[in-house]
Amino acid sequence: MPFQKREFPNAFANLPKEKALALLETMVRIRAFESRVEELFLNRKIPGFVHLYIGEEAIASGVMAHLNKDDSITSTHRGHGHAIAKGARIDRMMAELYGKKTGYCKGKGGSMHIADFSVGMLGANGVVGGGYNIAVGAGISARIKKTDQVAVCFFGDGASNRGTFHEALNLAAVWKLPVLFVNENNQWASTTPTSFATSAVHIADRAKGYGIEGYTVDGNNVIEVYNAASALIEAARKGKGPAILECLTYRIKGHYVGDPERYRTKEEVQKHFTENDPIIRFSAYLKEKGMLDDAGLEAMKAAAVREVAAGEKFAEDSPYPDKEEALDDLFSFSPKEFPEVVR
Ligand SMILES: Cc1ncc(C[n+]2csc(CCOP(=O)(O)OP(=O)(O)O)c2C)c(N)n1
Repeated sequence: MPFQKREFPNAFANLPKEKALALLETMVRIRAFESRVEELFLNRKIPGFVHLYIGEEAIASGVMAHLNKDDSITSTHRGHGHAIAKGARIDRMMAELYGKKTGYCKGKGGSMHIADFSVGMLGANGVVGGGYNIAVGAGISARIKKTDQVAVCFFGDGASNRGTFHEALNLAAVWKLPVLFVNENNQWASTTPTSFATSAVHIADRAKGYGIEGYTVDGNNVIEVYNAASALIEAARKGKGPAILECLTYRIKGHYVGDPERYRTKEEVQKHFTENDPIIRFSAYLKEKGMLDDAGLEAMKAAAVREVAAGEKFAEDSPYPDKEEALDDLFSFSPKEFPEVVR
């Protein structure tokens, strides 16, 4: 189904070579982390659930390139890529996935709860659609403090059917808050194809209902994402209010690692992987423009693998939390003071 295209100014064209390469580097670092996490999970090194972002890296990379450290993001259950692109540490993320004490949540949250307030990553979220109102809160905070900070809320196509979507979009629009809602339309919500459960053909079309702007871009083309995010984040910073940026992509991996994927064919997945891999597409573009060669790409990938291996070693070498700490940081009150509540 065709969608409303807007030609955004080509901000990418003004990027110096190092910054263009940095966009690719972020994607490569995310892919290296995710690929190793998949292996580690299958080798039973990582407990709990893990949802991979492989194939969707151009969105996190292209959006986050416009954010400052003190801008905020809210993420999803598929949040490793958002965290890495926003500047979270790979070693502490890996330790969290391992359930180790040195992890971001002292090993008690796991993949779906990674947060690092020091870089503006307000949190992954196991509750689908749980990030909207947190992002709106960050927008209200910027308004009250009179800063030019913005908040970006990442959400899935399935999540756009939650009631929280309406609450958050309406308030953000009415108060013209500096929040960009970035939809990652990967065509699946768990085992459900988007078209089966979502009334709008394009999530961006829902913007009309809130009196704001909504645009759809090719989310596997980092340049398109970069240019659209540039314009919409800049507008939010200047007080023009929220918008929806829908990024069309595809969920290459199962909904979670270990998903038997009985609801789609291997051919469908393979087609997207071979024809539409955002890393292959962007590296080919950079090579064509003379900004990258094979050796440079291999060196970038090797550095990312080394960084992830160091994170893995950090996680392996770290201790598990002590038994006595099991209930620490889980409640807003101290369970030691109110033992009857957590009996
Ligand atoms: C409130 C809530 N409802 C249901 C679930 C179970 N659940 C986890 S992921 C998911 C699908 C989410 O799809 P989408 O928002 O499109 O994100 P994607 O997984 O495709 O990245 C569901 C239904 C949940 N975690 N939270």
